Order: sequence, then C-alpha cells, then structure tokens
Amino acid sequence: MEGSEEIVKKLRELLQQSEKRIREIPQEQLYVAVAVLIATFLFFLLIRLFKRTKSNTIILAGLSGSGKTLLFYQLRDGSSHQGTVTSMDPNEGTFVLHSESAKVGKIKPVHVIDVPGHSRLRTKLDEYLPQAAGLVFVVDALDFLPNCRGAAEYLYDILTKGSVVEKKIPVLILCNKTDKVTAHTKEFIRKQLEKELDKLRTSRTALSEADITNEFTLGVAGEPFSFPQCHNKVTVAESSGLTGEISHLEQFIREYVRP
Ligand SMILES: Nc1nc2c(ncn2[C@@H]2O[C@H](COP(=O)(O)OP(=O)(O)O)[C@@H](O)[C@H]2O)c(=O)[nH]1
Ligand SMILES: [Mg+2]
Repeated sequence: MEGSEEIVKKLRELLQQSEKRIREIPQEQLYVAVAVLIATFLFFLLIRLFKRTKSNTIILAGLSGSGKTLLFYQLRDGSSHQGTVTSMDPNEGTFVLHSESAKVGKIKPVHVIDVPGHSRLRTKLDEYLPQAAGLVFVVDALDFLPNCRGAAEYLYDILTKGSVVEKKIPVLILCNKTDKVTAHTKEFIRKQLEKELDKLRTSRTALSEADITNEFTLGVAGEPFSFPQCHNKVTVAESSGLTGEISHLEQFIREYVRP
C-alpha cells in the first residue's frame, strides 16, 4: 500500500512540474504550436480526400460497329478475340493495360467501360459520366460518311451534357479502323464532324426554344463551330483495334489516369 502512495506522490510532483513548464512558455508560442498541428492535420486530410476522389474511369462511347468492344479487349488482353464476342451489355473492367503488364512496380489500374451504341442503351452513359476521368468517342473511319450524321448527333449530346461541360471531361475522338487504306484521315473526320455539329447546333437551338432538352449550348454563338471552342479539351487521334495500333488511345488514358 505504501508503495502505491509513493507512486501517486511522484506522479503529482511530475504533473506540477510540467504544468509549471507549460506556464513558462509564452502564450503566443503555444497558440502557434496548436495552430500548426491543426493545419498539418487538415492538410493530410485534404490530400487523402483529393486522392480518393481522383477517378480512374475511362468511357468508350460511339455508334455500334465503330469498334469499341475490340478496343476494350485490346486494352485489357492485347488481343482482339476476333469473332468470339457479341454483347449488348456494357463491358466493364478494372485492369492494368496489357501493354504495361511487363512493367515492374505498382501501376494504377484503369477502370474501362464500353457503353453499347444502341440508342436505347445510351442512357447508361449518364450513370457513368459523373465519375469519368475521360471519354473516348470511337468513330468508324472506314464507313464514316454514311454514319457521319448519326455520330455527330451522339457527339452533340455528349458535348452539351452538364456533367461533361461543368467537369470539363476531356474527350478523345478516336478514328478507328485505320488499318484499311480506304479509311478516312483524322483531319477529314474532324472537319466533317465540325460541319455536322455546326448544322445540328442551328436545328437544336431552334427546337429547344420551345422545350429545353440539352443542358448547355455548343460552341460560340455567331461563329462556325470548331472543337477548340468547347470548354473541355477535345482531341482527335487514329487507331486500329484489329491490329492493336492503340498507342494514341493508351497515351490519352495515361494522361488522365496517371499510372
Ligand atoms: N478493319 C477493322 N475492323 C474493325 C476494327 N475494329 C473493329 N472492327 C470490326 O468492326 C466490327 C464491330 O466491332 P465491335 O468492336 O464489335 O464494335 P462496337 O459495336 O463498337 O463494340 C467487327 O466486325 C470488327 O471486326 C479495326 O480496327 N479495323
Ligand atoms: Mg460492342
């Protein structure tokens, strides 16, 4: 019993001593120390939050037949699985790109979603867009002219969506199937799409005076439409899902989903 009383006495002395020491420290110094502590805590908390919200989702969109599913398999497996896949459901997966699988060290996986082009399944896009780090709009460069209008309509809807405009989601227009010599060049496709979008802008704004359908208007009023007018970054590149020429696609992905 006496031993424990001794300990309590010692503890009390120690406490009094430290209290005295703290009182000796100027008040301002104490406040500064506490403020610094809180600031560092908040700083690390913010970093954590920021890192967590950074998305790794890439969306593949475009008309059916443009080659989205083949590109999805090229990204994941480095092969096209020719003729073995026909799916109406969105293909979705989180993986390290096949071309990076030989690299050592930790690589951040990419979440890729292949959204079917059938118009009744396009509503799926609205679900995925808010979490997208980037969107790839795949265009069939081989069979481009008959599909130009349809592709432009789909692209118009994407470029005027609130989530795309406000979050400035980067869009890559990927001219696919360039393995064939008769495929159109990306410059040609860019110009044609700009022309079609310009036409659509006139007809759609006339429509939406009555009932507002699109959330945002496209481009600058009174000027012919061109992609640099968009709030978000729009770039154009070429690829071939069939032969695995997808370096531009991979560059785009890794620009917005850092490994
Ligand atoms: N020549 C050529 N054909 C392709 C290429 N990518 C896809 N295709 C063909 O285009 C068709 C549609 O491809 P798919 O990936 O299913 O398109 P999706 O509807 O956009 O998913 C298939 O018959 C593919 O073999 C390509 O890069 N070059
Ligand atoms: Mg498909």
